[in-house]
Amino acid sequence: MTGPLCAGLADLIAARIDGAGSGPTAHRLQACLAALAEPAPRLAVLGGHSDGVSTVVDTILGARTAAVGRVSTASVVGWFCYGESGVLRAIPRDGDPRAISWAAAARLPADLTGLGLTVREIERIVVRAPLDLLRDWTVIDVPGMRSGCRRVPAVLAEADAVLLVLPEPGPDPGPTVASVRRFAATTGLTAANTVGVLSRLERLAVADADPWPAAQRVARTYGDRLRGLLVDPIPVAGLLAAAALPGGFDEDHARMVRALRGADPQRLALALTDEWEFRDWTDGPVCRQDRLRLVGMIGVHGIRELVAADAEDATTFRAVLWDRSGAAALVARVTGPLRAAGDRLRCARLLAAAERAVVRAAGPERACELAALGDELAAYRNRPELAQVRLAGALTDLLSGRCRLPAADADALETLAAGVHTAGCLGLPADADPGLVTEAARKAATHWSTWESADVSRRLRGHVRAARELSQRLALSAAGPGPHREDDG
Ligand SMILES: Nc1nc2c(ncn2[C@@H]2O[C@H](COP(=O)(O)OP(=O)(O)O)[C@@H](O)[C@H]2O)c(=O)[nH]1
Ligand SMILES: [Mg+2]
Repeated sequence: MTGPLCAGLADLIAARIDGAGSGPTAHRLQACLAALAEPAPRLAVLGGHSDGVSTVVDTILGARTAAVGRVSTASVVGWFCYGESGVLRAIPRDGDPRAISWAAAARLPADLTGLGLTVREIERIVVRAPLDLLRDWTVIDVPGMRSGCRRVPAVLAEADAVLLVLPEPGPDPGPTVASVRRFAATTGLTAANTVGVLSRLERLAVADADPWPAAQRVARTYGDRLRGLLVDPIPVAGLLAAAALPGGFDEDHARMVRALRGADPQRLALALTDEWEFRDWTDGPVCRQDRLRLVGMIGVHGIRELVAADAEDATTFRAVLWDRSGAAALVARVTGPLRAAGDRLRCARLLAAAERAVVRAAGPERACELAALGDELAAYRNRPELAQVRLAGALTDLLSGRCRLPAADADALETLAAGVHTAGCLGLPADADPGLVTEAARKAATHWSTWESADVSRRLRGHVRAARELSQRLALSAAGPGPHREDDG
């Protein structure tokens, strides 16, 4: 559903669009209106090639539907939208869209020969499915970026929020952190619109140890070193999460796990030290073909978990897999705080797009109607309820070093920009005493107004002004009857 901030922006543009005539400016503004009217904001999922991006897409959709693994469809951008239609549409780079029938929520076809197009000719595929998450988000599965490739996927400019699947760091996380930072600086990703995901977490474990402590440690390292860019990255065992979904782990797999339990415990432990040992376990209780199927579905880490679990049939095994995958935390973030920010994030992106369209208008197109729209858009951006949106620009400037603040102030500004409820914006727990929250917000407002009157660049003054306005707004909402909601218009 379009939220109040997007609805207000759409009204503003619609009232002036006739003044844009019928040229490129009018087209750009029409595109803004179309995106503002879409049923849901857009969430792009991206990361490195084979880092498990499409598996994370499946995890949040709750359906094994994205193009996973080495299939040619995996190199095309996939858009998943809410709807009943069992049609897969391909939008070619040139020419008219083509469509083939597709069973809603089934796995995408491995190749697109049915469409008479090669993957190189296709700009995107669009599918509709009646999946609950798609009521909240249109999900974009962005093909993995090859390491060393510096080209930013163009589709990122069309996304309102991003799940960034983080690469596995080496023993020294420095170079990986630096590359993620560079990527964020080029693309304008900040903690305001980006959630980090650490998938394939069993790779982080030493030998057959429990990967979770290592995953939590790596997530903390990323969180600390990528301040401003990500807040508390979420670890997920993507393979286990996807196996827990319908069409994944089934009764046949359950039978194999039960058979493994009958093996000599020491021999079983040895066979489960790594994938190759398991594949080569010729005298085990499960035939080679079944071993390959089982390890392909849940990996040796998943097999270890299930052999030791208190479960017997496919349903209870799937519940164990979902539980151990950590996916619930990811889904909760996407459907909770990130969704609450959806209206604000979409409004921010399309406000910027509309402003660019007006600035680029030239000659006779630059009628007074458009100049008035430019002024109205600037005023809209300055509304106090969009102060948090303006702070995303502050994060970008701090990340790139264009603006500098003492570390404590930079931290406070990031917390303000990325917070999802009144207390959280001030670094306090959600259930903090309202009196305490009001006092913290007032103090913050006074602090930022001191910065505002200091001798700082115009750019930084704009940022601290947004911080002051947001703090004042938080003080009002903490003192008032209802909780602050980011999308409360
Ligand atoms: N072991 C393991 N394999 C995974 C995990 N997530 C995905 N994979 C596998 O890695 C391969 C690439 O996954 P995919 O999601 O297509 O990655 P993408 O290229 O980043 O979209 C596939 O064979 C997946 O089954 C995971 O958490 N653990
Ligand atoms: Mg993929």
